[in-house]
Amino acid sequence: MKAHSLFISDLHLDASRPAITQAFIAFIQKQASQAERLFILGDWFEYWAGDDDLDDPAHQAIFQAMGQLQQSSCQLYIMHGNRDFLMGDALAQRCHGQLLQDPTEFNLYGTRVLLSHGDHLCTDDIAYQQFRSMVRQAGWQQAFLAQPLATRKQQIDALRKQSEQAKQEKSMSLMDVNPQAVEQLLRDHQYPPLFIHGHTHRPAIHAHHVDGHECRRVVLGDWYEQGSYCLLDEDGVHCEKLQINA
Ligand code: LP5
Ligand code: MN
Repeated sequence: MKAHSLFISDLHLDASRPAITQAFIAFIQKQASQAERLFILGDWFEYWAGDDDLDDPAHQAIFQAMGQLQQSSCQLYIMHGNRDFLMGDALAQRCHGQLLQDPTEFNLYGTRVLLSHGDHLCTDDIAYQQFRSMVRQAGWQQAFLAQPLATRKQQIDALRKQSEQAKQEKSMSLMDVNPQAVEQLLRDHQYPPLFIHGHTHRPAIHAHHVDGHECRRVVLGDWYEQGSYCLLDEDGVHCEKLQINA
């Protein structure tokens, strides 16, 4: 097998959906252990309340799998999503992974690749972007994390309900990435030929032509009814589905 890297996002791992965690662990053992790198591009967890939740029994099977992954010498990279942006250095250390800024560029197999979670590109969703700017401030996060874990979880629970309700009133196009925001990002990064992101749960490969440059935008799928990953090697990128045994 050729040297390759794997990309996943939007697993939304949660104790309430054990089949997804099982599918993820199977993916780590079977596919990721053969790869040079695994990139988790956000929303790995349904939510992350803070690194003081590391010892929750529900997370231990995941961390154990990441320990096995390290033995296989696959390098793990983790990016924040809109649900797990509170993942910190302690979580990264426990998983033997490296936290990435959003966006980040990598040079892989001769191709310049731009990576992002993608939520900051949904610029038409003004209510979300306002919320995002608030919770991504260091001061807001310090104050939030200063509260007891149980209080934070209650607040997250309330927010999830509020978000689900707000989404009912938003159109599909409003919740997609804004094409001009995508083009501007590609311009700002000197037109990378490949851009991979998640968040929208609308897996596809789009072609963008920006200022005479061609860029392919790979949107990763979520892990609800099935698993989903993309593989990049010297021949290019291709995406696969994984069966989930409920
Ligand atoms: O993830 P998804 O697809 O369901 O929805 C997102 C946007 N929603 C969110 C919220 C998360 O889903 C909830 C869990 C986050 C846990 C974070 C932990 C730390 C923060 C805790 C703060 C108390 O990201 C959704 C987008 C959608 O993507 C598509 O892009 O539309 O955005 C919203 O629905 C947000 C609303 O529009 C605005 C909500 C404002 C709430 C302000 C009050 C905050 C305090 C509430 C606490 C009681
Ligand atoms: Mn997301």
